[in-house]
Amino acid sequence: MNAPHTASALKPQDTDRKVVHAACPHDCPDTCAMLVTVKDGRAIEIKGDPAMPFTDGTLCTKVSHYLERTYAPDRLLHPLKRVGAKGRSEFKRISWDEALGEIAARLKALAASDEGPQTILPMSYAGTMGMAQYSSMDRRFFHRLGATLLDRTLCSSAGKAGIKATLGASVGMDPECFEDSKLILLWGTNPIVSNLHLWSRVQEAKRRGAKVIAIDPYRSLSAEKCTQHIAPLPGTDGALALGMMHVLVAENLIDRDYIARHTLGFDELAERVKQYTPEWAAKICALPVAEIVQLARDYGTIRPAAIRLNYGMQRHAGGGIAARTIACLPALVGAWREAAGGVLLSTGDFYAFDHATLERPDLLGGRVPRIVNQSAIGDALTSSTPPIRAVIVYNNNPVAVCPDSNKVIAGFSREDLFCVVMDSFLTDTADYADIVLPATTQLEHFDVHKSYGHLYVLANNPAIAPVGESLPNTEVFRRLAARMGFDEPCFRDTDEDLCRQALVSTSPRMRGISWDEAKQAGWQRLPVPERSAPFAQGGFPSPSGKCEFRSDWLAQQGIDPLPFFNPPAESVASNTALARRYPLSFISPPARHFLNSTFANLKRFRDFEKEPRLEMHPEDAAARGIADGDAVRVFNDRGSYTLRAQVDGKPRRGVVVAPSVWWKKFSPDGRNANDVTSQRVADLGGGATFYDCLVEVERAGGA
Ligand SMILES: Nc1nc2c(c(=O)[nH]1)N[C@H]1C(S)=C(S)[C@@H](COP(=O)(O)OP(=O)(O)OC[C@H]3O[C@@H](n4cnc5c(=O)[nH]c(N)nc54)[C@H](O)[C@@H]3O)O[C@H]1N2
Ligand SMILES: Nc1nc2c(c(=O)[nH]1)N[C@H]1C(S)=C(S)[C@@H](COP(=O)(O)OP(=O)(O)OC[C@H]3O[C@@H](n4cnc5c(=O)[nH]c(N)nc54)[C@H](O)[C@@H]3O)O[C@H]1N2
Ligand code: SF4
Ligand SMILES: [Mo]
Repeated sequence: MNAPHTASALKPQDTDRKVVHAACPHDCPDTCAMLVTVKDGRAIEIKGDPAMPFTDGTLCTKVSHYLERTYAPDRLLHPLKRVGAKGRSEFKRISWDEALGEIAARLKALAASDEGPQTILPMSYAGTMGMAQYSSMDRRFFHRLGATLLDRTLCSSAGKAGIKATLGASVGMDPECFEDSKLILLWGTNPIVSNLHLWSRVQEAKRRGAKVIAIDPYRSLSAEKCTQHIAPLPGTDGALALGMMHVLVAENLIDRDYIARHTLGFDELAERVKQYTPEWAAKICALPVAEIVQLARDYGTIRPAAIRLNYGMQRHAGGGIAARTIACLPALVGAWREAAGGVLLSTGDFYAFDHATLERPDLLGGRVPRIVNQSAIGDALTSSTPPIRAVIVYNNNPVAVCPDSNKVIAGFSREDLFCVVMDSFLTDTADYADIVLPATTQLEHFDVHKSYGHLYVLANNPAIAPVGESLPNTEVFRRLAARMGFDEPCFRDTDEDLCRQALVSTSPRMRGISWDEAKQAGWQRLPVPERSAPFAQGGFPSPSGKCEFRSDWLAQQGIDPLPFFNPPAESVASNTALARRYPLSFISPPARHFLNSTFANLKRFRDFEKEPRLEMHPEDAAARGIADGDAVRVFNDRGSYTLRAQVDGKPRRGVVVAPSVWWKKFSPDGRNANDVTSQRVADLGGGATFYDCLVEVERAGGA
C-alpha cells in the first residue's frame, strides 16, 4: 500500500501537525478542494481550500463534518461473514485472508461453470467520484474476468445523451461566469442543496441586478430566493422550451447571424415550432399563457442569459429529449456569444482523462459480455438468463437508491446469490451480504478527480492511515486479482500509478496537467481560458461542429431528429387510467443534509433532517383529510411507505415531494421513496426515471 503523503504548509516548529491537500469525493458538481489537518496521525480539522477559486474556502454542512463520518462509532473495521438470514444483518468477524479466499473461490467456480463469468455482476456507482476508487482496478478485474457489464444509468445518462444530441458532448458554460449573467434560469435544480458554490455566484449576480428564475414544480429552498418561480407540471419542461421557441421565432427575438453561422437545421426547427404555441405549452405545463410568453421575451431580450440545467428535470421518461430541447435555446438567441451566457448541465467532457488505460477494456480479449442496466437491477437480479449468481457491490447502496425496492430486495434476498458488499458502513444493502469488506474513506486513500460542475483537476492525498482493517477498493481488487491468478502487470499498479495514468494524455484538453503538480497544490485548472465564451465562434463538439437543432445522431437511433415533446410515462395527462387510481406526481429529490444515501446513517445529519417527510399542497392534503404532521402512507402498484405529512404548499398542486434518500432501516416502516419509484428507463441513455411516478397518499392506518 502507498504511504500517506504530506503536502505543503508544514510549520517547522510543529512537526507532528501537517496539512494535507484532499478532494471531496462525493457525487456533487462542486468537487471541493479540501485541506485536512492531521496531528499525531489523527485528522483533527477539515476545511475548504481558500486558494481554489470555485471552492473559495467553504465546504457544505455535510462535508465540513466529514471527520465524524471517518471516525464514526459504527464504521466497519474488519471483514464480516453472514451468520443469519439474508437481510437480518447478522454477521461474525472474519480475517481478510478468509474473506478474500472465499470470494476468489466462489468467483473462480462461477467463471469455470457452464454458464461462465457472465453470472458475475459488479454493482457500483458514485459513492466516491475519484477515478482510482470509482473505475480503475475494479474495471480491470471484471474485464479480465469477463463478468457481466453494468450500464451505470442511475443519475445522468438521459440528460447527458440529450446534451450530446444538441451540443455534441457534456460541455457548456464555465460556472465561474454565472455572476456576470443578467438572466439566470435555474431549470430543475435546487443549488442551495445540491450545488452550493454555484448558488453563491447566482446570488452575486442577483445582487448585481440579475433576474433569477427557478423552473421547478416545487418551491425549493432555492426557488423561494429567486426573483420568480415558474412551476410547471413534472416532466413537461420540453413543452415549456418548445413554447418559448415558438414565441422567440414568431416575435423575431432570435440571433439570425449566430444561427446562420453556428447551427444546423434552423429552417426545419422554425417550421416545427409553429405548432407549439404558448397556448399549447400552457395546457401541457399547467401554466398561464402569459407566464410562458414573458419567460420567452425575457430570454430573448436580456443579456447575458445563462441556463443552469441540473439532473432533476431529466429523471422522467422524456428527460433526454427535454434536455436536448432546452439545450437548443442559447444558440437560438445567440446567448453563447457571451462568457456569462449559454447552458450548463455538466462540464465532464472538458476533461480527457485516460479511461482506457485505467479500465483496460482490452482485457476482455474479444469477449462481449451482456450489459445490465442499473436502473432495472431488480429485474436483472430476479429474471436474467443465465441468472446472476454473484454480485460485488461497492460505492453503491442499491437497496436504498435503486428504483422499485420490492424487486431489488427480492433479488438480494435470493439464497443462491453470492453477495459481497464493500462499504464503510453496514448499509441497507450490506444487510443482505454474504461477506462485508470494510472500505477506507477519502481521508485514507489516494485519488484523482474531475468535476462535472467546474473546470479543475483535483488530487486527493491520504491524510491518515486506514481506520481499522479497512482497505481502498483498488487494493481489494489488486488482492483478488492475485488470488484469481491474474498476472498482467496492470494488476500491480499502485494507487499513485493509477492517478498518474489518469492524467497522461496527448489531448490538448489536458495540456499542462500533471499528477505531480496537482498532488502538490491539490488542484489545477484545465487549460480553458478564464471568462471565455467557449462557443462564441461556434466550434461545438458535435459531428457538424454546430449546435444541432436537427440531430442525425438521433435519426440514426430511429428518434425524431428535431425537438419534440416527449411526455412523462406517469402523469394525469399521459396516463389517465393510472392517474384515476394514483393522481399525485411523486418527486424524491436530494435532502440537504444527505448525499444520496450517504450521511443518512449518521446521527448529526438525521437530526438535521428530523424524519422522512412528505411535502404537500394544502388542497391535496385537505382533499384526503390529511393535516400537517399526520403520518401518511404513499402507495401505488409497486409498493408503499410511511412518512410524516408536511403541508407547506411548496409543491404545486398535484405534486408531492419527499426529500431523500433515507436508509430504509432508519425509516418508520423500514421502507423509503424507492418502494414506489419505477424501473422504467428514459427516452435516451437508458436513464433512471425516479421522478416520473404517480402515487396516492392516505393517512397512515387508513383515511
Ligand atoms: N445535499 C445534497 N446535494 C447533492 C445530492 C444530495 O443527495 N444531497 N445529490 C447529488 C447528486 S448525485 C446529483 S445527481 C445532484 C442532483 O441534482 P438534481 O437532481 O438537479 O437535484 P436538485 O438540485 O435537488 O434539483 C432537483 C430539483 O428538480 C426538481 N424537479 C423534479 N422534477 C422536475 C421536472 O420535471 N421539471 C423541473 N423543472 N424540475 C423538476 C425537484 O423538485 C428539485 O427541486 O445533486 C448532488 N448534490
Ligand atoms: N428516490 C430517489 N432515488 C435516487 C435518487 C433520487 O433523487 N431519488 N437519486 C439517484 C442518484 S442521482 C444517484 S447519483 C444515486 C446514488 O446512489 P449511490 O451512488 O449508491 O450513492 P449513495 O447512496 O451515496 O451510496 C454510496 C455508497 O458508497 C459508499 N462509499 C463511498 N466511498 C466509498 C469507497 O471508497 N469505497 C467503497 N467500497 N464504498 C464507498 C458509501 O458509504 C455509500 O454507502 O441514487 C439515485 N437514487
Ligand atoms: S458535497 Fe459538494 S458542496 Fe459539499 S464539500 Fe463535497 S463537493 Fe463541496
Ligand atoms: Mo446523481
